[in-house]
Amino acid sequence: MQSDTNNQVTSQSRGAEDTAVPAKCPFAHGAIGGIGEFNDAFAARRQGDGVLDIDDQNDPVKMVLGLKEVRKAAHNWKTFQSGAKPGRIVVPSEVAIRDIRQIPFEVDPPAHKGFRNLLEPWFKRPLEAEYQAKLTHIVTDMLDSLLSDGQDFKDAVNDIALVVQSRALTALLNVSMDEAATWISWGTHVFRSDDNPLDASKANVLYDYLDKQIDNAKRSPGSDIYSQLLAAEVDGKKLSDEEIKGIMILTFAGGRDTVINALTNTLAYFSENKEDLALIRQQPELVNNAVEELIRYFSPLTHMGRVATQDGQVNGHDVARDTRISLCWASANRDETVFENPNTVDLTRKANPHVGFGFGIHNCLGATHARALLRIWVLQLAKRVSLIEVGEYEENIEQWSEVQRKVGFHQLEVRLHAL
Ligand code: EMZ
Repeated sequence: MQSDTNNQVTSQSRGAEDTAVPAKCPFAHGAIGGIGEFNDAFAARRQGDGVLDIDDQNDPVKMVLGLKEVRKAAHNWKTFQSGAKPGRIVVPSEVAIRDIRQIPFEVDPPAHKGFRNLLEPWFKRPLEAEYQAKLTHIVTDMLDSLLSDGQDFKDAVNDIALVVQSRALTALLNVSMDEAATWISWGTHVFRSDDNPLDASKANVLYDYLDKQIDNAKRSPGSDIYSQLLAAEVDGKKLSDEEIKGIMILTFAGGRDTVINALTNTLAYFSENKEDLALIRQQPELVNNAVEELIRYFSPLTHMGRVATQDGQVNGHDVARDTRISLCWASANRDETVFENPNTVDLTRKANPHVGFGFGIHNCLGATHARALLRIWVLQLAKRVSLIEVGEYEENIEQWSEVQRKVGFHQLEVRLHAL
């Protein structure tokens, strides 16, 4: 199903051959800013009435834009539920292409807690030294190969970020690194293809793959996540195959384009701000602050929806029962009433109550993994790279009603120079 408003991707790019800038695109090249600049797309609406109404496949969404209001609505899970029809809290809605509930993010309390408690220890493994050593190996391996390639430009999205994200996922799932090759072949999104933002046939590739992995783990249990989930109980009950699939779909889908955007955008940012890369080189202890600030600035996931279980209000606006709102992390992260100079990247920023990983009981389960990977990514770039040169690129620009937001890139050619 095609939506005519939401998330329809337009692009901006440069390069002699390029004809990808749609004629109706109101931006001249560069109007959104530099390569490493990410616009505060929702500023006018946030400073206005604090919401943005958008259509999405005839199921409208009221986007909540201010940080305080976003947190308040996220906190109020009784009124603004996640456990609606599977796919409905995602914007654009995925109800047309899936009926498997993703767990735990499409489950409300009290059932939510049991799943979260089960998954929490596994998803906190990235805190362990051995896990981080794996990630460091993956990152240094990639950087070594890029730096030894000398003159070649590489696409940061498909040749670098997708590869690093997929290899890193083998650590989270505790499966062989060889599996990454299969996932890389799926491209940057499991539900979207180049010409279709909701691609059911693509989703089936993931579903079939997961059926196979679950069957394999039943036949020969190991130390992988599938075997762990097959052996586990939630509230005294074994998980069904469907539940395991729901957990795994979220693991594959939720941390995919988001992590890819974060890795790619970091390269884009440092290509224009090499003094910030030098700052991390001189003061590596800043890396945690730096990663939080980059996440705040990039906000790799624009927003996540909720469905009203009863009539309610957001920011003084009525929300009718069974209609949708969304919590716009990207806008909240630029809220000028909370962040000083919100559009400036300050890697030394201390108080940083961003919501880049969501907020409340559904905060990102994969955040520990994403943070560990990004810290290593930033540290190793600072350690090894003096300069990031950019070639041709095509920005990934989301369209939300009249608002255009740069979330990442479809393509970003880079050439890394060794220190
Ligand atoms: C869903 C979502 C989760 C959705 C935290 O985000 O990510 C999207 O990319 C997927 O399409 O199904 O997993």
